[in-house]
Amino acid sequence: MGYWTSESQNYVKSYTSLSIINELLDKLITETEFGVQQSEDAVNYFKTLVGLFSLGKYDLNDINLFTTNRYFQESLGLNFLASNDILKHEVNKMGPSLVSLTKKLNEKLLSLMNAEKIALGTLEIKDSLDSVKSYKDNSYVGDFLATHEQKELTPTLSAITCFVSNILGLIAHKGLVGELQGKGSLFTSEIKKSLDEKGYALIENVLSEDEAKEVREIIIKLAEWEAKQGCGFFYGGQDKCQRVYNLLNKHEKFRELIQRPLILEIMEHMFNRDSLHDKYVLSSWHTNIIGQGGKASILHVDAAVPEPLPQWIIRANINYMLDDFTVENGATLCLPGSHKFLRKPKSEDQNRSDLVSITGKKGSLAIWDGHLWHKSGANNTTNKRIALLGCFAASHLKEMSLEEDHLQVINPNIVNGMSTKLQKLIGVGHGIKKGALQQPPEML
Ligand SMILES: O=C(O)CCC(=O)C(=O)O
Repeated sequence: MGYWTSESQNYVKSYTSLSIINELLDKLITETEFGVQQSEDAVNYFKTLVGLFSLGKYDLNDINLFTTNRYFQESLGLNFLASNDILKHEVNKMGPSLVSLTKKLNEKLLSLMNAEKIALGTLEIKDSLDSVKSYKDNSYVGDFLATHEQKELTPTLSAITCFVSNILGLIAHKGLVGELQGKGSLFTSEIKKSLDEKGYALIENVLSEDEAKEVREIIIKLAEWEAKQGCGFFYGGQDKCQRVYNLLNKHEKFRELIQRPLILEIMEHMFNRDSLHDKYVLSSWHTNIIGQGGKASILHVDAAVPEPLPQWIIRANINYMLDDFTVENGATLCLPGSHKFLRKPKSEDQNRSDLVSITGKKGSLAIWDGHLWHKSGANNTTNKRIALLGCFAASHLKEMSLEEDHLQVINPNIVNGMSTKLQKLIGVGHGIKKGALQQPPEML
């Protein structure tokens, strides 16, 4: 549970879940199940039911909650949103055929898993509501089941509940969303406690030695290549430090590392709030290389807002350590608990003696709240210290500034013809760091 959210909140599936569910439904549903004649409408009603249930809504009148909200409809790819009366009428009409249809979809889900070579045993497809109750290990599904425990369900609604449980089980198994807290996760309650109380935490052995080495080699090649291209982002006095920005552009490995289930789970926890909206977005994903003789940076927070800082989280950071992080080589320093001060460090705070180094073995993952006072340390060794820094931000901040995402919705020809002043207003050029647009050749 995130520290700024209410304790009562234990079932929050988001629109991200819905769109992943929808992708799976699109793989499973073909016209034959629904009958060619009525297929489009029937698929629409079926998806509506699955969507409602997976958000923990069992009363078909709840569809009214979404009539003025486009997210439900869009994430499920619905052609139209039925009114409650129509939905009830259609569910009644389809009645028993919905039950047999749902059973067929369960079977198809099973063959999909076989096709994807998902070991049965880790995840089984259940065919009745009673058997579904044995899903215990997985709170992603368990929470869902708990929401309907008290409800009297008709055979149709039971069948759909069973199917939704299976789909959620598969999503959890594949680690596709952060809302799942799988048993055995490295993000344990002790780590959550440390994060909540101190504002930072360390998880060891997230990458194996070999993997950390492999990623480090890619980073070194990239950094050298950008330097050679003349677009290296050097900083820190005598260019002892280098950042390589926009890692998503630069290697498949980085696209994989940033969306690992563990990372999404941590972010879901940190940005948890009572909302069905996606709770966070990626703000930046880059590497920070501190070379021999690199100086410590200044103590700062990652929250570009005026003080007092809000009670709610703005940013959250992860750092995959690609080297052992030690006091000597410039491990990140922080002031434990300072994420609760709700202010930024002043100049007199810069030389505080109670800063703590976040040290750890290579392959560890450090996590911290953007409100935490922190800085990179000085590297007094002869080797580079490499951090892979993922920064996430509360998604409502993006919605505040870009209710309409101008750079996506305005025709590029119109953008190009705009005055510089107007381009600036819509964000042209914003967030493009040196080297970010580089796309390395297939050398890595
Ligand atoms: O590299 C580090 O140790 C920390 C970097 C940092 O504080 C930042 O980029 O804001």
